[in-house]
Amino acid sequence: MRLSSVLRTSLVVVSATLTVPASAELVTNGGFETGDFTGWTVENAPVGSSLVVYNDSTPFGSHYASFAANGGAYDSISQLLATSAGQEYSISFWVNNFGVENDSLLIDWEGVTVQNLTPLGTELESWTQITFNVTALSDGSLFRIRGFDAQSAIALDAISVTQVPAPGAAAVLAALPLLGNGRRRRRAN
Ligand SMILES: [Ca+2]
Repeated sequence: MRLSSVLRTSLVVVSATLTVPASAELVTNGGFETGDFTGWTVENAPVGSSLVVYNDSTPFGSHYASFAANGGAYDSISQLLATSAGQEYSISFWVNNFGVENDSLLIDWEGVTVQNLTPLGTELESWTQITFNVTALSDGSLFRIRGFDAQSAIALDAISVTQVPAPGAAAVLAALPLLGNGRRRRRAN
């Protein structure tokens, strides 16, 4: 009874503290709300390129990126992110695949394809979140998205890369035993 109450109190303290450090967004213009590819390096497919930012309402704003190259070659957008070697990062984005067949979406991290969606699973026709973690091997990581869709288009929005855990959270977790001891000692008095 007493232990559980101590535990509960500690958890409340921890959860309150964990919400404080905001996870800094490393991606510039990940929602394409500038109406263009500002912040991204664009490389067009040598044949059949079709890569645009559409001004259209999504759950995340009023613009999204559309990958629709139809020659079997990839259009690509990339950014060099301010990462630290050895740190883990969470990649998250939302995708809406219009039509299935002859489509491909690759996520490259530091020159390695870490997510290969070829073909892009099911015919989504609705916004679906894809999220996974990667580790930076260098200070500064090249984050690249490549896609084509000969049938229709792959829409992408709300692209995010954040550190895991958020800066500051590791320090809080390390201080956990101290918090617990302090609470117990006070209650004993
Ligand atoms: Ca958007």
